[in-house]
Amino acid sequence: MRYLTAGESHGPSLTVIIEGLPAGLPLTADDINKSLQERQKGYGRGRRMQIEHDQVIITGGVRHGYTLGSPVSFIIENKDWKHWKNIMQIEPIEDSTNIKRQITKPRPGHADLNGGIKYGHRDLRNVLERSSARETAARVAAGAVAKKLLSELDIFICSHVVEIGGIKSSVEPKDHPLVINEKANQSPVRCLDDDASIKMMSLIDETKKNGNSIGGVVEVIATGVPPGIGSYVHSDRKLDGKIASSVVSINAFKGVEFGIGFEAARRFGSEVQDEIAWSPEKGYYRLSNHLGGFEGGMTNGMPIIVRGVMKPIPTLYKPLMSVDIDTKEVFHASIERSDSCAVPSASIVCEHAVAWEIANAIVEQFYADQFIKLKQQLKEYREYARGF
Ligand code: EPS
Repeated sequence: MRYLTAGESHGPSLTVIIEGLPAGLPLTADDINKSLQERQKGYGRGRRMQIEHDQVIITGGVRHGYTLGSPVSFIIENKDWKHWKNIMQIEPIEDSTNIKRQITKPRPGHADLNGGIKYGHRDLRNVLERSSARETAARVAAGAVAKKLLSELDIFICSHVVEIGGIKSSVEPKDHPLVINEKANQSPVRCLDDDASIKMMSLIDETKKNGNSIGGVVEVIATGVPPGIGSYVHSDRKLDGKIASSVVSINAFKGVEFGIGFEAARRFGSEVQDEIAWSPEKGYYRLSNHLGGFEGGMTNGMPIIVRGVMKPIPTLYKPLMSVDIDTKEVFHASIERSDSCAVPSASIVCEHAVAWEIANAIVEQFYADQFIKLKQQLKEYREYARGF
């Protein structure tokens, strides 16, 4: 499968086209809208999220509640567009010297300067508009379709926030992913540790007051993925590699870990590898899950555990030093409306990015023109793997 997204942050809408979905997958707009609403929440978001009410309009590939096997397409309207119609006008303009809200002072840590140099944009708004994390709404919408496919195959996926600005959650969740997500959604910062949630919120308040921003760490857990998904035979077929790439491509993400992650560098081999066991009900399983469900670029049947590191958002109300690209004078970077902390929302984005990669690997590995046949094949494969 593959998908493309299009659209600027303050343009009319975001567009998503998904290709390669099996025919016969039940799918409604509600399946996607639930995820979009979750992404919009989260303590620390700015005013933009009070303007938007993200929901998809499905424009292709679905009939009577089922996918047709043709590309599935949808749009998400930007409600903020009405305030930006002149600035973001699609038709040619008569006087380009008079455009409002042009940006010539790139923000450190953002795509502004590099994107301007690359595409030759002297109004850096042309970069900002697409590099904005607004695009993650489209990615979540595509991921929600993947999540729907996975849930029909008894594969469940959830996320929660494990750290904001150095404040760590002490809860290691053991529940079913649906329960974990339900509990995470009860916290304004999507953290399962009540005490840590309160501390995180007060740190976000303080950060906002200081015109600053703050990052954190999110965790995604997927259960029910059978062993042997992905492959060891080529670097570009390793599923952990694909997930890592997808996580680090989320706006502001700078790192990724599986299982105990970087901690593995500090332990002996005997304390890292997960010992193998077998039972007639479970088939093969591991006595621990330090490796987060991956060995040799393939799933091993244990829960997949992925953590992503998000840096603080680079748009600051108290901006850092920068250079005006017209005058070359030193200035404070442009001030743009922003979020002081988007880690809770980013946990939803990360969950959907990982869901997409797992769904894609499954669709690649099994016959997937017809969903009913995919389901049957996966059932047989699970039985085969259990008795192997
Ligand atoms: C973003 C800046 C803010 C965020 C935006 C990401 O938008 P605006 O410039 O309109 O104030 O709200 O995130 C979203 C719009 C979204 O849907 O998540 C940025 O600079 O990346």
